[in-house]
Amino acid sequence: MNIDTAEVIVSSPDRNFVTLKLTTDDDLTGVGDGTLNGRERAVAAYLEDHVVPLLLGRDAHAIEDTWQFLYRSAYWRRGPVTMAAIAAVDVALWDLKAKAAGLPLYQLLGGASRTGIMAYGHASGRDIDELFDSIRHQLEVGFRSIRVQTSVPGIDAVYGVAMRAGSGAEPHGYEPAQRAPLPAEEDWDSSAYLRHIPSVFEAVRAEFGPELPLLHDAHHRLTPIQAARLGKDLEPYDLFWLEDCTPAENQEALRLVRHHTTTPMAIGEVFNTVWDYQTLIREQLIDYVRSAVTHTGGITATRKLLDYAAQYQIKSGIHGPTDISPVGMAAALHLDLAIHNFGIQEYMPHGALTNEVFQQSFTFQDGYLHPGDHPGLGVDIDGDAAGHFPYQPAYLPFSRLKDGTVHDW
Ligand code: CS2
Ligand code: MG
Repeated sequence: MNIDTAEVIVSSPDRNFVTLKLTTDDDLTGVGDGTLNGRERAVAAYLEDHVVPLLLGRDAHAIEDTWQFLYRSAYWRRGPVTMAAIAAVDVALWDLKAKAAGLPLYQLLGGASRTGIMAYGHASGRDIDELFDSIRHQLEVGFRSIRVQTSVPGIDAVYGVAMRAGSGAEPHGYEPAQRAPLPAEEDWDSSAYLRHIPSVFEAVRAEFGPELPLLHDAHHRLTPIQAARLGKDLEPYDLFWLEDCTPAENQEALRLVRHHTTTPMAIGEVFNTVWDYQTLIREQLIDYVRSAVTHTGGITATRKLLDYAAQYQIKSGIHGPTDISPVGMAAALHLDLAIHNFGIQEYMPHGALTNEVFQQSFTFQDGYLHPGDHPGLGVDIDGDAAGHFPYQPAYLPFSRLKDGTVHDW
Protein backbone atom coordinates (compact mmCIF):
# COMPACT_ATOMS: atom_id res chain seq x y z
CA MET A 1 0.00 0.00 0.00
CA ASN A 2 2.04 2.93 -1.31
CA ILE A 3 1.06 6.59 -1.31
CA ASP A 4 0.00 7.51 -4.83
CA THR A 5 -1.35 11.06 -4.48
CA ALA A 6 -1.36 13.70 -1.73
CA GLU A 7 -3.75 16.64 -1.86
CA VAL A 8 -3.66 19.68 0.43
CA ILE A 9 -7.20 21.11 0.71
CA VAL A 10 -7.59 24.62 2.17
CA SER A 11 -11.27 25.48 2.64
CA SER A 12 -13.28 27.99 4.62
CA PRO A 13 -16.85 26.83 5.24
CA ASP A 14 -17.57 28.44 8.69
CA ARG A 15 -13.85 29.05 9.22
CA ASN A 16 -10.51 28.11 7.61
CA PHE A 17 -9.33 24.48 7.63
CA VAL A 18 -6.27 22.71 6.18
CA THR A 19 -6.85 19.05 5.30
CA LEU A 20 -4.38 16.56 3.81
CA LYS A 21 -5.92 13.77 1.73
CA LEU A 22 -3.71 10.80 0.82
CA THR A 23 -4.72 8.19 -1.78
CA THR A 24 -2.88 4.89 -2.10
CA ASP A 25 -2.11 2.79 -5.17
CA ASP A 26 -5.01 0.51 -4.16
CA ASP A 27 -7.39 3.51 -3.94
CA LEU A 28 -7.73 3.78 -0.20
CA THR A 29 -7.93 7.35 1.09
CA GLY A 30 -6.81 8.80 4.42
CA VAL A 31 -7.31 12.30 5.83
CA GLY A 32 -5.38 14.41 8.32
CA ASP A 33 -5.96 17.87 9.88
CA GLY A 34 -3.24 20.54 9.69
CA THR A 35 -5.30 23.56 10.80
CA LEU A 36 -3.31 26.20 12.74
CA ASN A 37 -5.69 29.03 13.61
CA GLY A 38 -4.70 32.32 11.98
CA ARG A 39 -1.63 30.74 10.30
CA GLU A 40 -3.34 28.18 8.10
CA ARG A 41 -1.51 28.98 4.88
CA ALA A 42 1.88 28.45 6.54
CA VAL A 43 1.03 24.77 7.21
CA ALA A 44 -0.51 24.36 3.74
CA ALA A 45 2.70 25.69 2.13
CA TYR A 46 4.89 23.51 4.39
CA LEU A 47 2.89 20.47 3.26
CA GLU A 48 2.62 21.40 -0.43
CA ASP A 49 6.18 22.64 -0.96
CA HIS A 50 8.20 20.47 1.42
CA VAL A 51 6.31 17.36 2.57
CA VAL A 52 4.10 16.11 -0.29
CA PRO A 53 7.13 15.50 -2.60
CA LEU A 54 8.57 13.28 0.17
CA LEU A 55 5.41 11.19 0.58
CA LEU A 56 4.72 10.03 -2.98
CA GLY A 57 5.61 6.35 -3.45
CA ARG A 58 6.25 5.80 0.29
CA ASP A 59 4.93 2.70 2.10
CA ALA A 60 1.74 3.98 3.74
CA HIS A 61 2.01 1.32 6.46
CA ALA A 62 5.35 2.69 7.75
CA ILE A 63 3.81 5.25 10.13
CA GLU A 64 6.60 5.40 12.77
CA ASP A 65 9.33 5.53 10.12
CA THR A 66 7.52 8.29 8.24
CA TRP A 67 7.04 10.25 11.49
CA GLN A 68 10.74 10.02 12.38
CA PHE A 69 11.74 10.84 8.79
CA LEU A 70 9.58 13.99 8.67
CA TYR A 71 10.69 15.11 12.16
CA ARG A 72 14.45 14.41 11.87
CA SER A 73 15.07 15.03 8.18
CA ALA A 74 13.56 18.54 8.50
CA TYR A 75 16.62 19.40 10.65
CA TRP A 76 14.56 22.33 12.02
CA ARG A 77 12.44 20.50 14.57
CA ARG A 78 9.36 21.27 16.70
CA GLY A 79 7.23 24.40 16.47
CA PRO A 80 3.52 24.81 15.61
CA VAL A 81 3.84 24.76 11.79
CA THR A 82 6.14 21.74 11.55
CA MET A 83 4.21 19.70 14.12
CA ALA A 84 0.82 20.50 12.53
CA ALA A 85 2.17 19.39 9.13
CA ILE A 86 3.57 16.15 10.60
CA ALA A 87 0.24 15.62 12.40
CA ALA A 88 -1.72 15.87 9.14
CA VAL A 89 0.44 13.15 7.56
CA ASP A 90 0.44 10.95 10.66
CA VAL A 91 -3.34 10.97 11.14
CA ALA A 92 -3.94 10.31 7.43
CA LEU A 93 -1.64 7.27 7.63
CA TRP A 94 -3.42 5.93 10.74
CA ASP A 95 -6.74 6.42 8.89
CA LEU A 96 -5.35 4.38 5.97
CA LYS A 97 -3.95 1.61 8.16
CA ALA A 98 -7.25 1.22 10.03
CA LYS A 99 -9.21 1.20 6.78
CA ALA A 100 -6.83 -1.43 5.35
CA ALA A 101 -7.47 -3.48 8.51
CA GLY A 102 -11.23 -2.90 8.21
CA LEU A 103 -11.31 -1.63 11.81
CA PRO A 104 -12.19 1.64 13.56
CA LEU A 105 -8.90 3.32 14.49
CA TYR A 106 -9.34 2.94 18.25
CA GLN A 107 -9.11 -0.85 17.77
CA LEU A 108 -5.53 -0.38 16.43
CA LEU A 109 -4.74 1.76 19.50
CA GLY A 110 -5.57 -1.07 21.85
CA GLY A 111 -9.37 -1.11 21.73
CA ALA A 112 -11.95 0.72 23.84
CA SER A 113 -11.12 1.42 27.50
CA ARG A 114 -14.56 2.98 28.12
CA THR A 115 -18.04 3.06 26.60
CA GLY A 116 -18.05 6.82 25.97
CA ILE A 117 -15.95 9.98 26.14
CA MET A 118 -17.03 12.64 28.69
CA ALA A 119 -17.15 15.97 26.86
CA TYR A 120 -17.30 19.50 28.19
CA GLY A 121 -19.22 22.27 26.48
CA HIS A 122 -18.72 26.02 26.44
CA ALA A 123 -21.05 28.35 28.32
CA SER A 124 -20.54 32.08 28.49
CA GLY A 125 -22.34 35.31 29.31
CA ARG A 126 -21.91 39.06 29.30
CA ASP A 127 -23.64 38.97 32.71
CA ILE A 128 -24.74 36.34 35.25
CA ASP A 129 -28.25 35.95 33.80
CA GLU A 130 -26.90 35.39 30.30
CA LEU A 131 -24.34 32.94 31.69
CA PHE A 132 -27.03 30.96 33.56
CA ASP A 133 -29.10 30.79 30.33
CA SER A 134 -26.06 29.55 28.46
CA ILE A 135 -25.32 26.86 31.08
CA ARG A 136 -28.97 25.72 31.01
CA HIS A 137 -28.82 25.57 27.19
CA GLN A 138 -25.69 23.41 27.24
CA LEU A 139 -27.22 21.08 29.87
CA GLU A 140 -30.34 20.77 27.67
CA VAL A 141 -28.30 19.79 24.61
CA GLY A 142 -26.68 17.05 26.69
CA PHE A 143 -23.43 18.37 28.19
CA ARG A 144 -22.64 17.07 31.68
CA SER A 145 -19.53 19.23 32.18
CA ILE A 146 -19.38 22.98 31.51
CA ARG A 147 -16.63 25.50 30.84
CA VAL A 148 -17.62 28.88 32.26
CA GLN A 149 -16.40 32.18 30.74
CA THR A 150 -17.86 35.62 31.42
CA SER A 151 -17.36 39.29 30.66
CA VAL A 152 -15.52 41.33 33.31
CA PRO A 153 -16.76 44.76 34.45
CA GLY A 154 -14.36 47.40 33.08
CA ILE A 155 -13.10 45.28 30.18
CA ASP A 156 -14.77 45.61 26.76
CA ALA A 157 -14.01 42.25 25.14
CA VAL A 158 -12.97 39.13 27.08
CA TYR A 159 -11.81 35.77 25.71
CA GLY A 160 -14.45 33.09 25.53
CA VAL A 161 -17.61 35.22 25.66
CA ALA A 162 -19.85 34.59 22.67
CA MET A 163 -21.18 37.91 21.35
CA ARG A 164 -24.34 35.98 20.38
CA ALA A 165 -25.59 36.71 16.88
CA GLY A 166 -22.85 36.71 14.25
CA SER A 167 -20.11 35.08 16.30
CA GLY A 168 -19.80 32.34 13.66
CA ALA A 169 -20.00 29.38 16.01
CA GLU A 170 -23.37 28.15 17.27
CA PRO A 171 -25.07 30.65 19.63
CA HIS A 172 -23.43 29.41 22.80
CA GLY A 173 -20.06 28.78 21.16
CA TYR A 174 -17.28 31.29 20.55
CA GLU A 175 -15.23 31.58 17.36
CA PRO A 176 -12.16 33.66 18.27
CA ALA A 177 -10.68 34.05 14.78
CA GLN A 178 -12.43 36.81 12.84
CA ARG A 179 -12.37 37.12 9.05
CA ALA A 180 -10.60 40.47 8.59
CA PRO A 181 -7.42 41.87 6.99
CA LEU A 182 -5.94 42.61 10.45
CA PRO A 183 -6.31 41.19 13.99
CA ALA A 184 -8.82 42.87 16.33
CA GLU A 185 -7.33 44.65 19.35
CA GLU A 186 -8.87 43.82 22.73
CA ASP A 187 -8.26 45.39 26.14
CA TRP A 188 -7.24 43.57 29.32
CA ASP A 189 -6.99 44.23 33.05
CA SER A 190 -5.85 41.32 35.25
CA SER A 191 -6.84 43.04 38.52
CA ALA A 192 -10.43 43.57 37.37
CA TYR A 193 -10.58 39.94 36.25
CA LEU A 194 -9.14 38.61 39.55
CA ARG A 195 -11.69 40.64 41.54
CA HIS A 196 -14.63 39.36 39.42
CA ILE A 197 -14.15 35.67 38.58
CA PRO A 198 -14.46 34.14 42.11
CA SER A 199 -17.88 35.81 42.51
CA VAL A 200 -19.00 34.27 39.21
CA PHE A 201 -18.18 30.73 40.38
CA GLU A 202 -19.83 31.44 43.75
CA ALA A 203 -23.03 32.36 41.86
CA VAL A 204 -22.81 29.35 39.52
CA ARG A 205 -22.34 26.90 42.39
CA ALA A 206 -25.25 28.50 44.29
CA GLU A 207 -27.47 28.13 41.21
CA PHE A 208 -26.36 24.74 39.83
CA GLY A 209 -25.13 22.94 42.94
CA PRO A 210 -21.85 21.29 44.02
CA GLU A 211 -21.68 18.36 41.58
CA LEU A 212 -21.68 19.86 38.09
CA PRO A 213 -18.06 19.68 36.77
CA LEU A 214 -16.99 23.29 36.06
CA LEU A 215 -13.95 24.36 34.05
CA HIS A 216 -12.42 27.79 33.42
CA ASP A 217 -9.83 29.05 30.92
CA ALA A 218 -7.62 31.93 32.12
CA HIS A 219 -6.13 31.88 28.63
CA HIS A 220 -2.48 32.56 29.49
CA ARG A 221 -3.13 36.03 30.97
CA LEU A 222 -1.88 36.00 34.57
CA THR A 223 1.52 36.25 36.18
CA PRO A 224 2.49 33.20 38.29
CA ILE A 225 1.56 34.89 41.59
CA GLN A 226 -1.76 36.16 40.15
CA ALA A 227 -2.45 32.60 38.93
CA ALA A 228 -1.65 31.29 42.43
CA ARG A 229 -4.12 33.79 43.91
CA LEU A 230 -6.87 32.85 41.44
CA GLY A 231 -6.35 29.13 42.01
CA LYS A 232 -6.66 29.70 45.77
CA ASP A 233 -9.71 31.98 45.48
CA LEU A 234 -11.48 29.35 43.33
CA GLU A 235 -10.78 26.42 45.69
CA PRO A 236 -14.16 26.76 47.51
CA TYR A 237 -15.95 26.19 44.16
CA ASP A 238 -14.20 22.87 43.44
CA LEU A 239 -13.30 23.40 39.77
CA PHE A 240 -12.62 20.41 37.51
CA TRP A 241 -9.70 22.46 36.23
CA LEU A 242 -8.25 25.96 35.81
CA GLU A 243 -6.69 26.13 32.33
CA ASP A 244 -3.66 28.05 31.02
CA CYS A 245 -3.49 30.17 34.19
CA THR A 246 -0.11 31.62 33.14
CA PRO A 247 2.04 31.47 29.99
CA ALA A 248 4.03 28.26 30.38
CA GLU A 249 7.07 28.71 28.16
CA ASN A 250 8.79 28.94 31.52
CA GLN A 251 7.47 25.64 32.93
CA GLU A 252 8.98 26.38 36.37
CA ALA A 253 6.42 29.19 36.80
CA LEU A 254 3.94 26.49 37.78
CA ARG A 255 6.01 25.57 40.85
CA LEU A 256 4.92 28.88 42.43
CA VAL A 257 1.26 28.27 41.46
CA ARG A 258 1.34 24.68 42.72
CA HIS A 259 2.83 25.85 46.00
CA HIS A 260 -0.23 28.00 46.77
CA THR A 261 -3.26 26.11 45.45
CA THR A 262 -4.85 22.67 45.04
CA THR A 263 -7.12 23.76 42.17
CA PRO A 264 -6.37 21.26 39.34
CA MET A 265 -4.27 22.68 36.50
CA ALA A 266 -4.63 22.05 32.77
CA ILE A 267 -2.01 23.28 30.29
CA GLY A 268 -0.73 22.51 26.84
CA GLU A 269 -2.95 23.58 23.94
CA VAL A 270 -0.16 25.80 22.57
CA PHE A 271 2.50 23.13 23.10
CA ASN A 272 3.75 21.03 20.19
CA THR A 273 5.95 18.28 21.64
CA VAL A 274 6.52 16.24 24.80
CA TRP A 275 9.56 18.43 25.47
CA ASP A 276 7.28 21.38 26.25
CA TYR A 277 5.89 19.35 29.20
CA GLN A 278 8.97 17.73 30.73
CA THR A 279 9.21 19.80 33.93
CA LEU A 280 5.41 20.15 34.22
CA ILE A 281 4.89 16.37 34.12
CA ARG A 282 8.02 15.19 35.96
CA GLU A 283 7.32 17.58 38.89
CA GLN A 284 3.51 16.91 38.96
CA LEU A 285 2.86 20.62 38.25
CA ILE A 286 -0.22 19.91 36.10
CA ASP A 287 -3.13 17.47 36.26
CA TYR A 288 -4.31 17.52 32.64
CA VAL A 289 -2.46 17.53 29.29
CA ARG A 290 -4.31 19.85 26.88
CA SER A 291 -2.48 19.08 23.65
CA ALA A 292 -4.50 18.59 20.44
CA VAL A 293 -3.55 15.70 18.15
CA THR A 294 -3.44 18.25 15.28
CA HIS A 295 -0.85 20.46 17.00
CA THR A 296 1.35 17.81 18.64
CA GLY A 297 2.58 15.70 15.73
CA GLY A 298 -0.47 13.47 15.33
CA ILE A 299 -1.60 10.27 17.01
CA THR A 300 1.90 8.76 17.09
CA ALA A 301 3.37 11.62 19.17
CA THR A 302 0.28 12.48 21.24
CA ARG A 303 -0.05 8.84 22.31
CA LYS A 304 3.57 8.82 23.53
CA LEU A 305 3.01 12.12 25.39
CA LEU A 306 -0.08 10.74 27.13
CA ASP A 307 1.73 7.48 27.96
CA TYR A 308 4.47 9.58 29.61
CA ALA A 309 1.86 11.60 31.53
CA ALA A 310 0.19 8.37 32.68
CA GLN A 311 3.32 7.46 34.67
CA TYR A 312 2.56 10.55 36.80
CA GLN A 313 -1.24 9.96 37.00
CA ILE A 314 -1.76 12.98 34.76
CA LYS A 315 -4.76 12.70 32.49
CA SER A 316 -5.79 13.81 29.04
CA GLY A 317 -7.89 16.92 28.39
CA ILE A 318 -7.56 17.18 24.63
CA HIS A 319 -8.11 20.59 23.05
CA GLY A 320 -11.30 20.58 20.93
CA PRO A 321 -12.36 24.06 19.76
CA THR A 322 -13.84 24.69 16.30
CA ASP A 323 -10.38 25.44 14.90
CA ILE A 324 -9.63 21.75 15.27
CA SER A 325 -11.37 20.33 12.20
CA PRO A 326 -13.77 17.35 12.33
CA VAL A 327 -10.79 15.25 11.15
CA GLY A 328 -8.65 16.42 14.09
CA MET A 329 -11.62 15.91 16.42
CA ALA A 330 -12.16 12.33 15.24
CA ALA A 331 -8.47 11.54 15.75
CA ALA A 332 -8.75 12.83 19.32
CA LEU A 333 -11.83 10.70 20.00
CA HIS A 334 -10.16 7.46 18.89
CA LEU A 335 -7.27 8.22 21.23
CA ASP A 336 -9.66 9.26 24.04
CA LEU A 337 -11.51 5.94 23.78
CA ALA A 338 -8.36 3.80 23.84
CA ILE A 339 -6.01 5.39 26.40
CA HIS A 340 -6.28 4.48 30.09
CA ASN A 341 -5.47 7.95 31.52
CA PHE A 342 -8.44 9.70 29.88
CA GLY A 343 -9.67 12.80 31.72
CA ILE A 344 -12.13 14.81 29.61
CA GLN A 345 -12.57 16.01 25.99
CA GLU A 346 -13.38 19.58 24.92
CA TYR A 347 -16.20 19.72 22.36
CA MET A 348 -17.29 22.79 20.40
CA PRO A 349 -19.73 21.62 17.70
CA HIS A 350 -18.82 22.85 14.22
CA GLY A 351 -21.11 24.99 12.07
CA ALA A 352 -23.57 23.78 9.41
CA LEU A 353 -21.31 24.60 6.45
CA THR A 354 -18.43 22.68 8.01
CA ASN A 355 -20.71 19.68 8.44
CA GLU A 356 -21.49 19.91 4.73
CA VAL A 357 -17.80 19.70 3.81
CA PHE A 358 -16.82 17.00 6.34
CA GLN A 359 -18.81 13.72 6.59
CA GLN A 360 -18.57 12.60 10.20
CA SER A 361 -19.63 9.44 12.04
CA PHE A 362 -18.77 10.46 15.59
CA THR A 363 -21.71 10.93 17.91
CA PHE A 364 -22.58 13.02 20.99
CA GLN A 365 -25.20 11.66 23.38
CA ASP A 366 -26.05 12.33 27.03
CA GLY A 367 -22.78 14.11 27.57
CA TYR A 368 -20.62 11.45 25.91
CA LEU A 369 -18.85 11.43 22.55
CA HIS A 370 -17.99 8.25 20.59
CA PRO A 371 -15.87 8.02 17.39
CA GLY A 372 -18.19 5.41 15.83
CA ASP A 373 -17.25 2.02 14.39
CA HIS A 374 -16.61 2.79 10.75
CA PRO A 375 -13.24 1.53 9.46
CA GLY A 376 -10.58 4.20 9.87
CA LEU A 377 -11.20 7.61 11.44
CA GLY A 378 -14.85 7.67 10.36
CA VAL A 379 -14.51 11.17 8.87
CA ASP A 380 -13.93 12.26 5.27
CA ILE A 381 -13.80 15.54 3.35
CA ASP A 382 -15.90 16.24 0.25
CA GLY A 383 -13.39 17.94 -2.04
CA ASP A 384 -16.08 19.39 -4.33
CA ALA A 385 -18.01 20.91 -1.44
CA ALA A 386 -14.74 22.25 0.03
CA GLY A 387 -14.07 23.94 -3.30
CA HIS A 388 -17.12 26.15 -2.77
CA PHE A 389 -15.48 27.75 0.28
CA PRO A 390 -12.12 29.26 -0.63
CA TYR A 391 -9.69 30.43 2.05
CA GLN A 392 -10.51 33.77 3.71
CA PRO A 393 -7.90 35.74 5.70
CA ALA A 394 -8.73 35.61 9.41
CA TYR A 395 -6.86 36.51 12.56
CA LEU A 396 -7.09 35.79 16.27
CA PRO A 397 -7.41 38.98 18.34
CA PHE A 398 -4.56 40.40 20.43
CA SER A 399 -4.62 42.31 23.70
CA ARG A 400 -3.21 45.57 25.07
CA LEU A 401 -3.21 46.74 28.69
CA LYS A 402 -4.57 50.18 29.62
CA ASP A 403 -1.08 51.70 29.19
CA GLY A 404 -0.82 50.23 25.68
CA THR A 405 1.46 47.30 26.53
CA VAL A 406 0.87 44.22 24.37
CA HIS A 407 -0.41 41.39 26.58
CA ASP A 408 -1.07 37.65 26.21
CA TRP A 409 -4.42 37.17 24.49
C1 CS2 B 1 -9.25 27.93 23.79
C2 CS2 B 1 -9.31 28.04 22.32
O1 CS2 B 1 -10.76 26.16 23.62
C3 CS2 B 1 -9.86 26.66 24.28
O2 CS2 B 1 -9.47 26.18 25.35
O3 CS2 B 1 -8.11 28.22 24.45
O4 CS2 B 1 -10.54 28.55 22.00
C4 CS2 B 1 -8.26 28.90 21.68
O5 CS2 B 1 -8.43 30.23 22.01
C5 CS2 B 1 -8.31 28.73 20.18
O6 CS2 B 1 -8.19 27.39 19.87
C6 CS2 B 1 -7.21 29.51 19.48
O7 CS2 B 1 -7.17 29.17 18.17
MG1 MG C 1 -7.81 27.08 26.18
